[in-house]
Amino acid sequence: MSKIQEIAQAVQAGKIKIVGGLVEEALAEGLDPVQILNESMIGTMAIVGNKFQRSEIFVPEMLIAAKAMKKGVEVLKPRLAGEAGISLGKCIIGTVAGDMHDIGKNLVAMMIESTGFEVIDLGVDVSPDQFIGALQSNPDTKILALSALLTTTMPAMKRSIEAVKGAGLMHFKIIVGGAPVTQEYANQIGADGYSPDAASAAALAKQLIA
Ligand code: B1M
Repeated sequence: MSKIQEIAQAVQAGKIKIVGGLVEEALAEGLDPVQILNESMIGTMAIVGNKFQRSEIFVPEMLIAAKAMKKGVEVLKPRLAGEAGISLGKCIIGTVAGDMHDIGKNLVAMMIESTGFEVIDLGVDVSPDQFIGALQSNPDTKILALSALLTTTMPAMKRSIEAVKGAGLMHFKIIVGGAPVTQEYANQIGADGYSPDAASAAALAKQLIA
């Protein structure tokens, strides 16, 4: 079995204690960190999600697989992010109200940081008022980044945008993303940009402030 397959199996089985070590071994073997992330982790979470949908596994198994993936990402982080050494300004990021998913949001935060932004991560289940508070405390913010993983929390993304604009806060660009979010939805809710993954979110953030 290849190291990629070993990591994928360990993530899927939620083997939190061994994932970090396997990722270190894969890196020592010279495997590309992006390949490890995409093939043994992101792809595996899609499999986990499909199993959940078919009721082959339940929330606890999904949660433990997510925790195992986080352990692997911790090891990969220094190899993925690098040191930007420049400051493009502040980016406030959060997963919108009602939504507890943070793996994708954390990857987006990591990539945006590595592009050269100072990232203020508000975490998960962030209310419109919390976004407003953070934007008021950081008037020099250049990018507001919103993540949503549930179709049921996409409206919270819309409410967040309406709320910040309603509060007269317009000095930044808004980007959105997450599995159910589309370019069409981003246009509908008045976001300045949408991207399907973490790497393109970072490129988009940089492009929007150029
Ligand atoms: Co949840 N969950 N979950 N879950 N979960 C999904 C999203 C689901 C698709 C599973 C399924 O049914 N197939 C489904 C949503 C269905 C829908 O709405 N259409 C679902 C459900 C139903 C639920 C619960 C309701 C289950 C329940 O309780 N009955 C519940 C909701 C809790 C809540 O939030 N209120 C729930 C709970 C959980 C756990 C807590 C157990 C756990 C999350 C743990 C955590 O995040 N700390 C979990 C997990 C792990 C998943 C799956 C399996 C994996 C998500 C993940 O981390 N993927 C997921 C299935 C799936 O996605 N296929 C599922 C890996 C990650 C790297 O990808 O987050 O998509 P992703 O991020 C990508 C892109 O989307 C994009 O870039 C990232 C990296 O490239 N991106 C952005 C993300 N944010 C972006 C922002 C941007 C740009 C790009 O700009 C700002």
